[in-house]
Amino acid sequence: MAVHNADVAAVFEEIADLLEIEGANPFRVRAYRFAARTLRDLSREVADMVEKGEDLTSLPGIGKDLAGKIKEIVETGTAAVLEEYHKKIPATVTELLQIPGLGPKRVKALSRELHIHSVPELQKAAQEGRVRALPGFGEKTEQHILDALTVRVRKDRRFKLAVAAQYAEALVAYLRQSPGASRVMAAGSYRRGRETIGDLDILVTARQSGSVMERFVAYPEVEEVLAQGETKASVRLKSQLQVDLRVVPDDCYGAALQYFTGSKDHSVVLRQLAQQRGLKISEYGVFRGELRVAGETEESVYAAVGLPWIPPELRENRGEFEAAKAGRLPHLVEQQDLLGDLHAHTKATDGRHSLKEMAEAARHRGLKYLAITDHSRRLTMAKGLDPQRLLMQMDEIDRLNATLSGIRLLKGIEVDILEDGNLDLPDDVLGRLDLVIGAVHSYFRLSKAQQTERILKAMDHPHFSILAHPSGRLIDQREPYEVDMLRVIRKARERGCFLEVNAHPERLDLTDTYCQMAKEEGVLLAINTDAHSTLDLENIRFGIGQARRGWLEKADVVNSRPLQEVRTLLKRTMQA
Ligand code: DGT
Ligand code: CA
Ligand code: CA
Repeated sequence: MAVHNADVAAVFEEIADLLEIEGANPFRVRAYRFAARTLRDLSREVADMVEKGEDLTSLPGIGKDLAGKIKEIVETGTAAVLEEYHKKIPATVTELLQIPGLGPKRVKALSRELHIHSVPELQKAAQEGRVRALPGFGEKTEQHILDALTVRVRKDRRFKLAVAAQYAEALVAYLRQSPGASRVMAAGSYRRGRETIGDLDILVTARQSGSVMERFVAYPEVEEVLAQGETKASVRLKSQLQVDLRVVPDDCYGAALQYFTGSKDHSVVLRQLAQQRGLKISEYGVFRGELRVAGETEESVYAAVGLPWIPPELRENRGEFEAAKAGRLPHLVEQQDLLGDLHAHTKATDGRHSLKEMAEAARHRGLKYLAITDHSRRLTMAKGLDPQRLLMQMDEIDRLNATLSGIRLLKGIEVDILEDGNLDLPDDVLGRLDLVIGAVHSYFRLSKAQQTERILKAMDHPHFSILAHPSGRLIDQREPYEVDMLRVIRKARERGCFLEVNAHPERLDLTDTYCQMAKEEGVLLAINTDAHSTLDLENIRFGIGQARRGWLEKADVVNSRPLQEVRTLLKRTMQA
């Protein structure tokens, strides 16, 4: 069985969780989490490195001990330490830590006092009002727990795109080896680039389906074969990801790909358009009566109803048909359009790499500029910068810029928006920077009116360039705070400042429909990695995906502009 980076990371996270519940040394806990993050961010398979005998300690945060554990997990699928822990603490206890507001201390109390060891047990106890009685809990906390559990149930079983990508890419590569297979494509919501996917849909074209089917169900990561026929099969992988496979003849490729890419809402409209022309669309082609008139390529399917090809990210029935008919489909932004990144951290705060390492990694990826935007002092956990340390960093950036060629560092800050809408650093300090990113990291539960006023006030600040991760949501973990996004968007337009599309796979914030709204209102967006390490720069692909789902074109994206232009745009945001 192949072990993917996400699997090793999951084992490390679980060990960290259990250590935390045990009240172990926080440094040990942090080392495991750090390593888990390295693995999740790693762009190649660590199993591959193990197999090739490469030195794992070259990876950030991986020492000898953790390197040994990685090797063990790759080879056995688990770690002996974890199995030891499982003898002491039921595995389901760690699920409790996933619930917002429940840290190790509270989980320990729930386990000791109420013998709660799983999410269903917690839900029952909270519903019965038994949780509030525990010291340090109370009625409010109990209600938060219940709210959080409702969110969880609703989103159950969906996989974040970046996690699904690890499984999808490996499986697609495996299926490409099938004898007789000519094309292998991941379709469904995965191809449309949705932020989470329910299951993975894979299309294979082949003259004969038999050998593809055999190879598919023999995939070593398959836990259970749910259904298997001549041309269709469904399996559940050990990761619990479900995969649907369809095999069709080569000349049906376009029609089948269109069909399995969906979305359902999009395809319903497409079929209606076909009907109006006396045509029928199925996964085997476009037909007039018995006669097949199209289907080899997706272009031919859309052309049959008089439309240009529509990019998968737009196929949600959110205006793409009207735009296609009018010849106004957007020319969606692409990764190579980006010339810079306007949000990155260094080890001055909670990042892992130095200014120089970040600059070189950005240059290596073909970027022309990178904004250094470490946290401000309020975020003590992240060692946020006070004015003095920020000024020192600015000097350091000046000195470094003088020696660097091919890449320019911009001087910025990710400043906390305080509860009252003020910024966490004084104006005279902020005014010396190239850009100011404002971010909400606290008081997520204000009323919609208060939250909106708070953010608008921050944006009205004389120096305010970009609103970071504007909705504050974390996919599957934290709902967005309540805010009137249209007013925020209009404020950005009024102030000439920008909104961020944060590319971190857990954020992807702004979301697609708000990107579309911002674009319609004429606001520029910055697609940023929010990188906390050189590896994080790789996440830009997920930000691009989200931006494409939001209909953004190169011209809508501030960091697609050359440095001089960006400087001019940023300067305007810094002197209101
Ligand atoms: P997901 O898996 O929940 O993230 O979303 P999708 O869009 O991947 O949905 P899924 O896996 O149920 O189906 C994949 C595609 O296959 C879907 O986008 C359109 C097509 N499809 C599935 N079921 C039907 C159906 O009953 N009729 C038609 N016309 N198409 C279907
Ligand atoms: Ca699917
Ligand atoms: Ca499916």
